[in-house]
Amino acid sequence: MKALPQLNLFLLSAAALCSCTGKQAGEASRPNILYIMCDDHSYQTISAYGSAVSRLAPTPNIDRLAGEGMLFDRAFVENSLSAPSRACLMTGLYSHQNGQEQLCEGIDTTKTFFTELLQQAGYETGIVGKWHLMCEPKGFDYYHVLNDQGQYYNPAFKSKDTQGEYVQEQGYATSLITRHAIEFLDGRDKSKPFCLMVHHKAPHRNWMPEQQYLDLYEDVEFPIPETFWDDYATRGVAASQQKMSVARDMEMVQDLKVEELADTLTPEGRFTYACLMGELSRLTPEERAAWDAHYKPRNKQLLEANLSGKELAVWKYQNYMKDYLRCIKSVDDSVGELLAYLEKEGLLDNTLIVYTSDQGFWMGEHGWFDKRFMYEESFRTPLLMRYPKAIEAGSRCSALVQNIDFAPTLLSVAGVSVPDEMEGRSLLPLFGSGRDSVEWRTSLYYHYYDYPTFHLVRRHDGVRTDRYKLVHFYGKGGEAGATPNMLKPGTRENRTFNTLKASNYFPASSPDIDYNELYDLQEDPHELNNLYGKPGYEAITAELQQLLDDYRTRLKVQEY
Ligand code: SGN
Ligand code: CA
Repeated sequence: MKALPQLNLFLLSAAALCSCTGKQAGEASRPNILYIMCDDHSYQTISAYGSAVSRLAPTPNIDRLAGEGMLFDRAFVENSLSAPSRACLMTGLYSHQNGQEQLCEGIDTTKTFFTELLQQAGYETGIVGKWHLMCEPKGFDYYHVLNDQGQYYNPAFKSKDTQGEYVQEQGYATSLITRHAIEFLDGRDKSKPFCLMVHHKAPHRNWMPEQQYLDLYEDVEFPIPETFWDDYATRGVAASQQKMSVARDMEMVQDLKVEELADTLTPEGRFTYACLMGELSRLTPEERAAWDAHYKPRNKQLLEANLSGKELAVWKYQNYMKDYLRCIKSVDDSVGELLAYLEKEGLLDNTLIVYTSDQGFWMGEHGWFDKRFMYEESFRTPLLMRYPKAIEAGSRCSALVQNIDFAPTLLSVAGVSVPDEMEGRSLLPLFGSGRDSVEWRTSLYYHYYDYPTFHLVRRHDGVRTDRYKLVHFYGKGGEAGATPNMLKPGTRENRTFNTLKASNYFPASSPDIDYNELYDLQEDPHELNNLYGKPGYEAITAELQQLLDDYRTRLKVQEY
């Protein structure tokens, strides 16, 4: 077992109270955990992080966590994709260690999920919302989870009471998830501490706002990111051959809800159109009427304007931002509701509240939406924590932290020893005012595997230090790059692969690749200037290459 980190007196005594198995004395004082995670919530759209966009669409309830707790401005994921990120969260392991390298298949269910250890230590555990791992929720006394990506409107949930079936409920996903979270809190065994994970579907694609917010931000013009018109000039083919360009790849029908263009769709557009129609068919007639009252006049105006080129790209960006931020507004309400509940029940100050996302997301930077790349906006994720017994209000932490750190952190907050096999580290030593003198990691390892699939981001791994980033892009291009899972009939990866193939998703030619990129994040925070191979960077390149090699060796990384 790893040694407990240095903590303040309260945490030490909490740890001493519980030697980790069975119900212990002093339960009532052991901290509760409320872990809130959104799906694809960018730090750029949380006003506590201060971006110009977020100031136009503030998130007061999420910001309260920063004001009364700690904001981490260098929190990252290991593999910027939903299920892999969730597997890192549950196991404290890197993707190749927990098995979940790609979106659908993989999780190694023999690995310990941290909630199992919390249960053994006498915690009551619950999860509500998006689970997205291809195994039953493991280590939970209560679950109320969505099917796969879930739906925004009138979604179906599975719980211990539904006999393995997903049962449709009436309402909007974010509100229903909040309601079920409160049901768990109301119904829990109050003699035990709890760990509740609230995993929102929002603001995942295709960004369907709640009825009351359909018109929100209608007249707001969001600033266009500096890198929106990026031409990827200094970078390799991965940056230019992706399919996540707002201008080129964001779908007018499914993503931007211009149903009037349905008969102009390409094969891949028709595929996503089917997804939209599935979503829209769930709306009640009243919901559909409100939906149409918002989108139809807007669409009429757009079609009359007959936009093209840059003007159309800007229209897409603005309307993407509006729908995304409307979804965030509901999430912010949810955080407010949960905080109010904890306050009313007298639980607020004895609960560690975490707010984060399963990864970052592009809000038009580099011209993109989605995530996956090791470039900052996707690699970085928001992270806020409130726990007044150990975290000073309004504090900020710039240590390099990663989603493999969640399991160790939540275990150590609960006073449970962290298993040696977990790769992540508890963030507890960073909570206190002495965090700058804590010996902490000075680099992070990243690895993305999910190619060729949605958005066609090439496989890559890399390291990031305080100042530099080295990324290695590799692998066969196009269909030849398919992983064994993608070629194995009956798997979900295979179904996705075949669907994309049938909709002409894969370009006729995609080269096999094996190249590096190097960025100086201090001089070039937007990562526009790839320095790899440039004179003067030999020493730093060699240093980072050694670091990357060391990670690969120590972690036994096998590339395809
Ligand atoms: C869906 C989306 C993709 C998204 C993946 C993964 N397409 O496939 O845009 O990248 O999920 O997202 S959609 O047309 O079905 O919306 S993740 O958050 O689950 O990793
Ligand atoms: Ca996600």
